[in-house]
Amino acid sequence: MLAQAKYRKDYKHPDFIITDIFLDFQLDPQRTIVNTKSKVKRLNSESVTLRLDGHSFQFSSIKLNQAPFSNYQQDAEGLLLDLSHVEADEFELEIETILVPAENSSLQGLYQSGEGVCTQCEAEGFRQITYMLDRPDVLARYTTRITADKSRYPYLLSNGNKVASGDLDEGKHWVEWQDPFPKPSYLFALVAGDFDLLQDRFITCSGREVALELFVDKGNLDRANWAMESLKKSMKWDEERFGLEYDLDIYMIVAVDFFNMGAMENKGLNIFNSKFVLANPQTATDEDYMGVESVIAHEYFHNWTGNRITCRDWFQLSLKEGLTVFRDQEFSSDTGSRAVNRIHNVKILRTLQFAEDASPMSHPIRPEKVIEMNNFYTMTVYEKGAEVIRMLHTLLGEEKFQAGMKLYVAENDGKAATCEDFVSAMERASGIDLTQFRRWYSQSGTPELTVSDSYDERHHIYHLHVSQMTPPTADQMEKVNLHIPLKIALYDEQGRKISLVHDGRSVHDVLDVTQKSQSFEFHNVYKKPVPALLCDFSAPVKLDYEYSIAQLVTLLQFAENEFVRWDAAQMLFARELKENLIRYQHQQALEFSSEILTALQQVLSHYQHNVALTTLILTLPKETEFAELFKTIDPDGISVVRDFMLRTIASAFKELWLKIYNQIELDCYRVTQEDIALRGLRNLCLNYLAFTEFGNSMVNKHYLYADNMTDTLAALNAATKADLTCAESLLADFEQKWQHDGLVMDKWFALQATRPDEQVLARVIHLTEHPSFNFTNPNRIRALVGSFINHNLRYFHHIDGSGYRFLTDILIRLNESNPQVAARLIEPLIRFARYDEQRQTLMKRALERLNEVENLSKDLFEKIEKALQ
Ligand code: B3K
Ligand code: ZN
Repeated sequence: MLAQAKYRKDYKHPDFIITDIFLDFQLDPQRTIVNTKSKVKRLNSESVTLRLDGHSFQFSSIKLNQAPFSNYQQDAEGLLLDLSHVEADEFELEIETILVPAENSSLQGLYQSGEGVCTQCEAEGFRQITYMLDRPDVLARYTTRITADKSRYPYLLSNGNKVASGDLDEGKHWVEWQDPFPKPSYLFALVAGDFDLLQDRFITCSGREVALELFVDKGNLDRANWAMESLKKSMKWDEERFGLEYDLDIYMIVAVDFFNMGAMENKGLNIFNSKFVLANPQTATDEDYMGVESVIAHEYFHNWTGNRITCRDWFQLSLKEGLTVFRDQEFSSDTGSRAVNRIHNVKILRTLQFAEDASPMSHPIRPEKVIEMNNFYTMTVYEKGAEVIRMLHTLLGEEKFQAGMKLYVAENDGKAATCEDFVSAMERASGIDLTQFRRWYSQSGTPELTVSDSYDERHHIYHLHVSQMTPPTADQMEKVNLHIPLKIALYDEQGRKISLVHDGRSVHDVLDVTQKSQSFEFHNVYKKPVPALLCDFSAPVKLDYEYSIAQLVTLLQFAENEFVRWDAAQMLFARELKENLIRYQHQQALEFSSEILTALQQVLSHYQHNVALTTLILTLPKETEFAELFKTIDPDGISVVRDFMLRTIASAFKELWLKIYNQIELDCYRVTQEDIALRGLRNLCLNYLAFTEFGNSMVNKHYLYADNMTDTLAALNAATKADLTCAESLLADFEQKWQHDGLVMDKWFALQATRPDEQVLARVIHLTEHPSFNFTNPNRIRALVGSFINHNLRYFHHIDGSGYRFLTDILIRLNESNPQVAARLIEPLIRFARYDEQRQTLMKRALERLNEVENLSKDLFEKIEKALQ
């Protein structure tokens, strides 16, 4: 197998570039002919060989300046042209390739999705269409002509503006598109199909009119409005907050059912997983609505941070992804609740990204070594990458940050840039030294901050002693000190904020932690304070401070900052879980601290002060969130203890749950912050009540009266998690109603896969034969298989190894058909080091079995190799 690693340090400027490219597609799912004419320019006059990337198609011919050319070598990865006899530094290459989109199950390059045909070229999919300098620092102007059967493919789309079209014999037609903005090949897109079209328009801040077109499968028009509204909202927000205006006359979004990830920001023609476009009250939950809005925003924001300014090489991926995630998070926070969004993102980071950093796949946000680029669209590059941008924002403040953005855009527009270009612009625009801060780009792992304090009662001085340490990671043994912004607040026992003062001068609430250990001194502190540390999660680190229960309760009840209150609850839950896990492991009776219960009850009874926050505080962390508290994970213990905590909270506040459930009334379904919060709390009540004697009748009724998917799903979730007698009939009813709709059925598959009972794996295996299930659709696989392996901690990690064997069988099956999806699914298996010896042995055995598979994909190979190293 060819599994050559690439290193960041080996970057070289291209010897040749392609400035203009004319693509002609004779489209047919069984046989598509692609004729490509490229204007090639030699930049390095010494260079006499040109290597083009390309594979997975039939190569039909190559011409140089219109004459047949045979001076090349072909291998599995591309073509090496010998140009020693070519004098000119500019010439035309004409290449013809033949593709079979209908048989392309990898969902990269050109492939068939349902009845249509579409592309996915990031990161290296364009090379599955034709031979190309398939690297992001080669920017070309694209003209694309598509010819296809008119009745089957009435819409033929590509990037840029439609410049010509016409009809042909035999029921065919053609359309030609021109994209005026030079772009790398990964942003190329083509779509052909028959769709329903939702049209709208947007007037930009400078008064230009942009046509907005949203293409969905026939019959889905009633699910397209929310996405369109989200698009307009995003366009407006980007003008207002970042001063960035859209540049083409048309913006198109196409929803497809077969897609490996969420969506793709192709210039002027975004292609989306239908999961992130389609939404109406009957089919989508509140969470789905928010997901659609933020992915639409994310892809739109890429037009500047990603497309106008792209990446020089793939090691710089976080340049566009971290920044664009930061931008979409800010969009959601500005247009919705900042605290709710922050909590949501921090949960993701602490669970998924921290776990990745502790895994064999650990890498800095700017990786140093890559075998398969698709393996690096990770939590680290995206989410930690966004945290790094957020820290910059915290250190610089909005004004200087925006000045930095302006400079970055001015200097790099139309170019392929690096992370260093970005940091350097921020540094120069702000005048703030970012030398040490830059280490966040090259150091992997989760830093740990240990904080202790001391109080000098006589002099009214309070000290915080902070030390930092980043444990070694799989990819990097030696670690250095980072520049960590530590946001704090001090509270008195009544929950009043104490101003931060040093030598009579007020001190900023963000402390600059830069050394191995440091102390910070605060004056005029008249009573020993309760410190709130790492407010708003000001840095992606783990915090260790020995809070007492009383201190946490103070923060939970009084802190002004909503994030601090939520975080205090998290710490209280973590403490309960840990203590009970020890009891469980020593076969002692479990108990729940009455002090904590009382504090939680206080919060719940005052829910009207802040409905959304109350819901978040009272939501018990998931098993997988709890798992991250431990170096070695005990799946059974965590599951049993969490279940105990759930039931305790359910019965302890039973009357209150019931009262609130009945108090909250929502007359009709609206997607507003207020209503989402109220529905969320009411459904949380139901979730707890499901574990009481009212469970069966209430859940049944809730399901029956639900007029929207959020409530329907809440009932199903409550029924299955509490294993109520109504569970089977409700699931059957839902299945009967929605079996024609894969997207909706995904919710049902996920519920089935996360049921907490011994039969769950047998059921999951059985469901792979379900008529709504389809092994070639990544959404279905993620819903059924992904939910089981990632969200059913106890049964995936069953000590008999059945979960691991099941996953291995699936991976063997997906290795050749869709290696990208396979490589995502293998993650829980490569993290064996986090489990006991018996499980480790079983997991390693599974990996070894995979390792023997013939034609192991680069995607899986890279991860297995790292794991077994
Ligand atoms: N840039 C794409 C992700 C491409 C993933 C390739 N395996 C979507 C996004 O981040 O917006
Ligand atoms: Zn992105």
